[in-house]
Amino acid sequence: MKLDGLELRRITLPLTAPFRTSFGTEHTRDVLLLRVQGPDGEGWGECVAMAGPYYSSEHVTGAAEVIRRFLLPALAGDVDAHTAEQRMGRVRGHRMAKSAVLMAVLDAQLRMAGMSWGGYLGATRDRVPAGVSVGIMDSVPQLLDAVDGYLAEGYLRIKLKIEPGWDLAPVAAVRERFGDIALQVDANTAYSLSDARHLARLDPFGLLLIEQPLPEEDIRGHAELARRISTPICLDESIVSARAAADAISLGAAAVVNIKPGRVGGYLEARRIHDVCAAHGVPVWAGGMLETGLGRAANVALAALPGFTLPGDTSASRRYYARDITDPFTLDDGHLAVPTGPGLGVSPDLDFLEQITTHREWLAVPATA
Ligand code: NPG
Repeated sequence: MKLDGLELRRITLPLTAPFRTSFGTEHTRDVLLLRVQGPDGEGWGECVAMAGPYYSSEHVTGAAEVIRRFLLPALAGDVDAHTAEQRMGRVRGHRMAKSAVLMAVLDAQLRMAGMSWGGYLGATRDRVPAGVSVGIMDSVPQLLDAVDGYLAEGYLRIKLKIEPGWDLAPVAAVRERFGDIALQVDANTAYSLSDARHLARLDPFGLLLIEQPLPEEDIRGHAELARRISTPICLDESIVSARAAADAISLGAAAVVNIKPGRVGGYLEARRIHDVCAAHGVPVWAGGMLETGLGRAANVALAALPGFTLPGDTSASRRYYARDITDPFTLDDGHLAVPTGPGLGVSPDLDFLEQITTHREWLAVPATA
């Protein structure tokens, strides 16, 4: 396929409520969208990088700059998702930026081929069970109200964000109030190995997993922690590639893996991680990074692959946004439907996009890579 150019567009979407994690509080989502355009069609991508480098080292303004200066040449000449991925491999790191480019290229490629995202990746289901991530709150009663509301909406799994000082009490309160629901926690690297005895106090609550308790680079620490607690350890931030997943699994550091395409450089690598984990019998689930309907469509399709045996952070649009930029994803009996149309199967509402656009630029693809 031939591509003429790439449009970078920044939008700001208000969140329905502040979302607090151990790495900060988000009030709005500042999103970088990409649109590749060629003579035969277009494709959309969404960059998951946040406004600041607090979840990982990338941030949205940096990602835009990397795309502009270093990734754009990968789109020269005859290109598809695999050639773009290979050419972008020259650039070290910057996986969120690469993932956004690859998403737009793959969307264009699949729209032209009339193939759906899920069909391309190997989805085997037409709907996926939805979990919800619940941020750190000011008080336990406030948390219980929030969880109550999500369960009433039909969410099939609750994930509580935790940090030192907000862990045992919220977990105990949610277990006591709601009983045997599917419950897990996410620490976003907020602990150290010296907290092992404290984290072992979560064991009696029968959690599905504890996600990323230790720093991103600390694979050995997670393996050691796994010997000291009985709650299964799931890695998120640490899993930056299929190789990292294979290493973490063989070292005993990951009993479960959260797959976020943005974190690993795109949907092709995400599928490789799925395959590595499946080969080891390690369950995976789809993470989320407050995506708009574009990113959500791709994540929901990914979550329909056979190795995704746990509900993901694939929530309905209204969990985060009063108005999404695509037709909203809605919960039906605790599930989201996998889009079936060509490419992502959803398209942004261009009028609404104009209203929330803060910056827009057109980049012509150079003649040679
Ligand atoms: O459902 O989209 C969602 C968000 C789920 O908690 C969630 N994401 O650490 O996994 C995470 C967290 C996150 C949010 C990470 C924003 C990075 C940015």
